[in-house]
Amino acid sequence: MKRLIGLFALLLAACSGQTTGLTIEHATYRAPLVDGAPGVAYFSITSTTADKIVGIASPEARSVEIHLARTTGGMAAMQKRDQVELPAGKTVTFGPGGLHVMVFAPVPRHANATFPIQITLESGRTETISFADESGRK
Ligand SMILES: [Cu+2]
Repeated sequence: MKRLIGLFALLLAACSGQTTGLTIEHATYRAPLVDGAPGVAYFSITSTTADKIVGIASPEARSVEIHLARTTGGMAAMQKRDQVELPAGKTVTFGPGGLHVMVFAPVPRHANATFPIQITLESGRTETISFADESGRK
């Protein structure tokens, strides 16, 4: 039975030409609160196949980096991550207190404009994610 379900999933994937096997949800962007501070972006990502995020960039910022926030001995710190594993079928969440995307020197933006960030995966897939700007919403 398991084999049948697996085959069905494969057929589904093969039939829908547009699918990349990537699901991106809850993509939100928070602009810097003060000039010179970085913005931050959060999202969750699920890949149907095991993959790895190996690159991240935005045309609307000087640079973007993947960070991991950690508290060790009562001290909060952030570590830059060059790669993030995406286990098959498992959702990886970028959110407060954990993995997040730090946005350095974003270009000035209109209120409620989406913020584009492109990720590159080890498999060669790329995905441009439109982050909804949450800064204006309270
Ligand atoms: Cu950070």
